[in-house]
Amino acid sequence: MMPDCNNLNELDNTALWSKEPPYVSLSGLSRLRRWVFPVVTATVILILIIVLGVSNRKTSNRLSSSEQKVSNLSQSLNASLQRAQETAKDVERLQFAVENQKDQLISVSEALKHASVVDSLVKSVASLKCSLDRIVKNISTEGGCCPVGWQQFESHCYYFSTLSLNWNQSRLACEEKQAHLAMMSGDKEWAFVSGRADQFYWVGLSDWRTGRWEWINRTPYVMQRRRWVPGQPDNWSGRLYSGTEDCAHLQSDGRLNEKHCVIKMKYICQKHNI
Ligand SMILES: [Ca+2]
Repeated sequence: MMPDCNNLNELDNTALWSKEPPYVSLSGLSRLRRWVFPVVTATVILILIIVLGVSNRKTSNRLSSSEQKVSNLSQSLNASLQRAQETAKDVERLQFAVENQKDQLISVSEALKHASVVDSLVKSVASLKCSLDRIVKNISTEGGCCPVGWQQFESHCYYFSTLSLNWNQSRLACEEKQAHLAMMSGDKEWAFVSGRADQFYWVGLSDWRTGRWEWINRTPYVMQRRRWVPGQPDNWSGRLYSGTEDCAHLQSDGRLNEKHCVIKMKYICQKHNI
């Protein structure tokens, strides 16, 4: 059934009235969209700007720190270069000084050669003097000569000290005389030395270095008990001195005894004759 005109109007009015809210709703949504999108976009952009700003600041700080480090390194490098240049200059100065000293060293070397020649001449003169003395005294010259104050036995000269020193000082005193503490071998030499030892004398025999008895030139000593005082060596440890007895001395009876090396007594030096 067809609707009448009034009804149509009513329908139209109703339709129009009823369509109005959707129109209004769509317009609000559109308006909302129109506002929300820029706001969100602006917010995002703002956040991005802030994030980028913070990031940029951090990067800037790191860059600044790196620049400072590079600057420090550069200063350090410059200082090192300066020191290297100063060192190079010092080396140049030293080279120059060495070159200057070179001639003087050559002169000293020549002088030492001359001194050696003079020393050799002194020995030759002493030998000649010894030979002349022996000729004058009608003694054979085959035995060679010993310095004044030394006593000769076969090819060796012996010095019996008047001064008392400890064993090591005695060793050094003999070395100063181009000699060494006495080392005896064979009955004749023992008899010669002990016959002139009127009291205690250090000789070149000890066991302080390795605990084994050896001569002053480190030749191992073959133990001969008959040359020692009975019961010696006993490696005795006394209360007056620290450590044990480690150095041998000759007694006036011609026998060996062991005593603490720090004790002072006379000593016998020995060397080849000239
Ligand atoms: Ca000892």
